[in-house]
Amino acid sequence: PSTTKTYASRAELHSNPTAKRLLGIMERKQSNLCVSVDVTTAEEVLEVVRRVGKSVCMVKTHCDIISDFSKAFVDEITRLSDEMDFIIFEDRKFADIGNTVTLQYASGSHTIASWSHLTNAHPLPGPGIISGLASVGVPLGRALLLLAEMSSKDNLATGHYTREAVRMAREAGPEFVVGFIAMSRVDQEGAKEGEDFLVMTPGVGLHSAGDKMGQQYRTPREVVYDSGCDVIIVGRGIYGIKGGEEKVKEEAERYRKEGWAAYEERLGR
Ligand code: 5FU
Repeated sequence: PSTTKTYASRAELHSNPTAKRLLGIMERKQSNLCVSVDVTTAEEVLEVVRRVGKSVCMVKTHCDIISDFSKAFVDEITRLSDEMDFIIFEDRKFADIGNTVTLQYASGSHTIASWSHLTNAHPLPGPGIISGLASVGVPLGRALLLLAEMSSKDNLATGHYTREAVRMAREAGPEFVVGFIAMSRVDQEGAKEGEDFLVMTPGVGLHSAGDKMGQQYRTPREVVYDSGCDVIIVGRGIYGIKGGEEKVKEEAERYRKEGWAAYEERLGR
């Protein structure tokens, strides 16, 4: 199973260029940390990214919350991703029919496919959502995650729905769909020889059990060691820490170390 293999060795199992690059970065930077930068101006996003960039394998955005999103912002975050060696993940959560998501991915004011290496989609509309997004993303070397589970309290992505999400990913093949947003190792049941999925997990925090709107937190060790997930996604726990710029940087390092230690423990090192 994927949980007993190193990130480096798993890079070989992927044909998708974004998945390969991500696993390479994880090994190089000893980081399975993704910081979710949910702040609302371009300059604030870039400030957080400059601060945490060295500690992360990936930066997650919500481009539709940035009030002054622009081509200049895209150019700068792209430059930082090259310089500081991280993947850009736009957490768009596409959820419409194939034709519409194709337009939403390639066009509009955000042209997500032009700059985001990785994005995600709800499996709710059925496999057409994958073929639509793939028609835009594959020629650009992009990758997709399916939301098989969510972190929020009483969400509906459970049981049969989760299993169908995994089945849909297997049917689509590894060219574009490289993994899941999930809280656990959802790909364990019915795993095929030679397959490898990346499981990325939000709802990670060391200081709080949740928020007032249903978010639920677990520690990096619970996520990576106990549940066997691959990437920890941390938002407010890092960018929201009080105490100024240095503190954000320190906190990112702290999560990176905890996430990496849990991964090494999982490998039995
Ligand atoms: F798919 C999901 C999910 O199930 N839970 C999430 O929290 C995505 N997220 C995102 O991760 C959410 O939209 C935020 O951007 C981020 C978590 O932020 P937090 O500040 O660490 O709670």
